[in-house]
Amino acid sequence: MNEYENRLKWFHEARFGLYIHFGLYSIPGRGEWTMYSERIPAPEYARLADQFRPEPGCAKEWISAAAAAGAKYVVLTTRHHDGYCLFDSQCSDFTSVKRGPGRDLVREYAEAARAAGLRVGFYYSLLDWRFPGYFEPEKYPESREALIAQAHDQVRELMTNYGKIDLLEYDGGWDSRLRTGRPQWAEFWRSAELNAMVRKLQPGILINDRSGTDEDLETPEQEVRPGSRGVSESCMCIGDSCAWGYTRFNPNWKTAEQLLQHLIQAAQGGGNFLLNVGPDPAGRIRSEELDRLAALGGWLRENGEAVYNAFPCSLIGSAKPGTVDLNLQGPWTRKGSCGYWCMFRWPGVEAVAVRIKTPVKRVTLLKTGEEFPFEWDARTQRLKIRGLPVFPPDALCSVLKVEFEGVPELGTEEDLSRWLAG
Ligand code: FHN
Repeated sequence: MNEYENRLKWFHEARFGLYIHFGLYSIPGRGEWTMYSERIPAPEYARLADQFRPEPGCAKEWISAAAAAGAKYVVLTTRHHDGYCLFDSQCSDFTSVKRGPGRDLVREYAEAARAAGLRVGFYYSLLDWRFPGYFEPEKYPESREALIAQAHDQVRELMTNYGKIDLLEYDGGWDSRLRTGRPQWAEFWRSAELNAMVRKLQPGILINDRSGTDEDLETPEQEVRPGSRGVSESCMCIGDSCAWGYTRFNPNWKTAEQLLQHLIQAAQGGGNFLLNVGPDPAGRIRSEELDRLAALGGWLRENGEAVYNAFPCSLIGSAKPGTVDLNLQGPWTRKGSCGYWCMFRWPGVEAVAVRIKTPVKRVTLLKTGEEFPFEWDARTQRLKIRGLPVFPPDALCSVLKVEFEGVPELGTEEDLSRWLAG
């Protein structure tokens, strides 16, 4: 393994993280963009800090929810676009230590995560709406430079004062009129210098690509897709995708099955799934989110082998675009020479997979180890599994573990009509 692969090892083993958007914006309960979307003047918005009173121990509740969900790491918003820091910063008075609860919530969170054996991720927004120099960098050069200095100084504080940090998720690198691209963001934030400092302070850290430089991870939002340049971490809300922070009335909650499909799809692409919750003003995670996290955790306790440290599988259902093959039951993930057929649509007593080039050794139901008879034909490259339960063994997704005599390969069909004659 090279140095990058070594840093990625825990990330691949984890596959699933919990994202937490928490801050002053939870008080109005209309999402984390409320200050900007409603053009609330900074002094008026800042007064929210005086009523911000997260319950003692809320960070431990977040970590308990993450562990119950089967997540292996957590990412907390240390500061979002509104400028309010959940950590003790020497370069800002707008923090949860100096104004409001009088607590370093980032420290509470990091300590609780480590105590539970979870990896620690920090989200940090480079932009800060309180700076005119963000919106009009040419008109307010002093404010612009103060904003950039704040970003470097606060990232240094986060990388220095809170122990080992496993993941740094930048956000808000874009310009206020969205007229430039990532190379210009990197120039504006002096990201090469910033990330060199981060890596010096935290040598094993993984950094996302949102400061404008590529770094270690791509971060698709509200969709799951493999990275085009490397490893991806797809992030998503449980409720409507319009807000990540607490929104009091949030319809259209995704089902546990939909969320599990996204998690498996991420693993299928060799990437991770970062699922978001937005705690309420007291720091409580709402029942609609907790229920779905618990359902995922129950499934992962029985079937996690199909997700944790699992990688892409070439078999149908995972086939690259450009083929017409559909996998009627569900996708495959892979670990070494084992394939995990994740069946969201249970076929009944028989399951058939085609274009199976690699000889099959054994077929079992992952969660119980129950073995099933099968026929595999090298000529037709067809696998037929028999004697399966009539009804799905698992309410969310039933996984058949198929052990092959090597890394499973997708068979080729020179003559697409060959199967017709049998
Ligand atoms: O503007 C933010 C948004 O509030 C949220 O933090 C998401 C989640 O990563 N990122 C940005 C939108 O792309």
